[in-house]
Amino acid sequence: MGGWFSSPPPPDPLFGDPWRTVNWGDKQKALQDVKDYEPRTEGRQLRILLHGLVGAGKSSFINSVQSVLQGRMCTKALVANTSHSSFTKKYTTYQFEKDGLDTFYPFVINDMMGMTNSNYRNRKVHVKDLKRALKGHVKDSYTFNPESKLTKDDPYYNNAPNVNDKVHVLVSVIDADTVARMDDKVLTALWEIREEASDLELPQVAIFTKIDVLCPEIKKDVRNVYKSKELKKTMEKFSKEVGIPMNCIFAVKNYHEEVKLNNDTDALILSTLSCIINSGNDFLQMIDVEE
Ligand SMILES: Nc1nc2c(ncn2[C@@H]2O[C@H](COP(=O)(O)OP(=O)(O)OP(=O)(O)O)[C@@H](O)[C@H]2O)c(=O)[nH]1
Ligand SMILES: [Mg+2]
Repeated sequence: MGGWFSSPPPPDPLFGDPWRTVNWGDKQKALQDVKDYEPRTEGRQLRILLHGLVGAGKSSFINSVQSVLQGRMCTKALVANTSHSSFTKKYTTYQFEKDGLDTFYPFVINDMMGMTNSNYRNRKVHVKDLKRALKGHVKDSYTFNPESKLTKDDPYYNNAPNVNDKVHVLVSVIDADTVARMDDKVLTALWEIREEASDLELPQVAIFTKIDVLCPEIKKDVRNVYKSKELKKTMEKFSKEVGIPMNCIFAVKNYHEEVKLNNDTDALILSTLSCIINSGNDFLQMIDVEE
């Protein structure tokens, strides 16, 4: 029987009350907070390094950040149209222009070659290169060689990195849709990377991309992100297996096929970016005191 006497639909078991909040309505305030960010010491530049598997969405995240900050769609970092082979090969520092020409935000994001799933040797080389990058030894435009690590006599090896050359926050970019079937070997490599960064006392954050692929409700409306039990379960699994605490794991939907910006997509990118900047800034202040 329909109409008056029908019972309400059963609740979606994969969907519930929000388990984390995002300030959806106030994108301008979030944008202003990023615009107002200044490192405490003059001349300092906060360096954020993205790493992760091939095709996880690292370069797309850089473009997404650029797009939100510029208020228009940008494609500064080249993005692959498939996720099969590593697309980004060079170590590249991205600066973000602020209010017109020649002024830049005091933070940069570094893009690097993605880690491959299949080859043990390549993964080892990747971890070694990453370690060198964290310490500021990799110069911009270095082309990664999956067969051998950057050596000390290479012209792209920076022998004397300064505070600005060092990485201040490490971001693991994770394709949310692949976590459920992530290879043990990859999880081990991610665990090793986390340990390396922890040895340097470096803050670490993970960002889950492609949440629209993982969860159709998020694809429908990005505001559903932190209501999705599927996403929460996926993050918890990853947190347990890689050792990154839940409160350091965030979700973003990158701009990947859109032609226009969306306020909610922007708000989620900005809230994630703010958390990354805050974590990195704590570390920057700490090493400045030690210098
Ligand atoms: N649906 C969806 N697709 C995405 C998202 N982020 C990235 N993509 C797509 O995923 C593919 C790989 O993205 P990239 O940004 O090139 O990934 P990457 O991590 O830089 O890859 P490498 O440079 O090869 O290491 C591209 O086709 C993107 O359009 C997202 O949030 N949602
Ligand atoms: Mg890339």
